[in-house]
Amino acid sequence: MSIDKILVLISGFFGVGFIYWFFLMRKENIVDVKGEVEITVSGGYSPQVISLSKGKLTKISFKRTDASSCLEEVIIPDFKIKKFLPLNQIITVEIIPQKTGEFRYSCGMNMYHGKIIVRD
Ligand SMILES: [Cu+2]
Repeated sequence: MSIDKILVLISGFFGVGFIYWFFLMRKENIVDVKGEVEITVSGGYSPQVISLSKGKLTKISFKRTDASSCLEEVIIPDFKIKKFLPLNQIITVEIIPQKTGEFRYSCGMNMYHGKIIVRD
């Protein structure tokens, strides 16, 4: 086997390793929410992953500081929430999660994503 073939093999191996790490092993930073949380909407959602307690009223405030129209709407399908987020204003939604699990939220075009984890 020639040296360039070996190099291609090695870089391919690392490439696969990187993709594996990126999609499967990258640790999510989960923010535990007690009662209320503010999510900054700018080039995505921060915090992106929040965890809530089942049956507890939680106020989620979205503050959009990103002028891009992509993020001007937030949708949480499982909670039937669809809100327009005016720039630099805080929009609060209240949810009382009734079942445990993982629920996704996203921008109106489904390009940016976040996750709500409901625990007992
Ligand atoms: Cu979008």
